[in-house]
Amino acid sequence: MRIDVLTLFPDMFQGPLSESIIKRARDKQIVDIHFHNIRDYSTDKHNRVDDYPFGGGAGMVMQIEPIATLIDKLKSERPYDHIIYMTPDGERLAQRRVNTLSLAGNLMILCGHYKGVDHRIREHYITCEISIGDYVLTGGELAAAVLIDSVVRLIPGVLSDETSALTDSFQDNLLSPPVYTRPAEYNGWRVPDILLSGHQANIDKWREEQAHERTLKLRPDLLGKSERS
Ligand code: 6GU
Repeated sequence: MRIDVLTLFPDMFQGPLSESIIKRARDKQIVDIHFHNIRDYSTDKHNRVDDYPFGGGAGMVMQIEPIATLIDKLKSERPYDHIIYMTPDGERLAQRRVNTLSLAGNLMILCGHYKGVDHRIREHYITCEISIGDYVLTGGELAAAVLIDSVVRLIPGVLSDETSALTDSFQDNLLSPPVYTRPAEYNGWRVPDILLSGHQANIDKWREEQAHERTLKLRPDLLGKSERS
């Protein structure tokens, strides 16, 4: 998979996508992530990328020219399966969308700032608008990093058997059961006996029950979703 990220702040990605599993995926070239600084495509002599909104009001709007120039250039180089705009008024990200995006060959992700981008970008280029939750961030960069992390870990070869996505919370709209490791007792706090019993069928049954109980208690909204998926 190739991912092109369009941003005013490419440095914001250096930390989160350069460690652990995502770092390994990039080193193994399972995913190729490119960052493009929108400011480099400014046509203005002062390198401006934003301007006051028509009709007045607070805040600045990201101008159409630099973004359109950059998107046109990238689209002339390869076909994109999705051109995503990160915005708090987008579709709230959930595992279903992550699963679909993980099947793509080429993704483009545009990060918004200030009051957002000129709406014509959204009308004429964007195929998918994504939010990571009902709260406001200073820009789309952290949200894009979240999206990229969630998508890349599903590409075949990224996770090992031990970290397999098949047992993830949300993969079947259920929360994961509790997990424990050695020591079996700490401070008098004991690991549930069943997990030490060696009886795999009972352990599987217990885990399934725990998953259902925890989902019912903590995220009842998830139950019943599987039939709709
Ligand atoms: Cl994608 N962008 C911004 N600025 N804030 C957000 C968001 C995105 N998702 C949740 N909050």
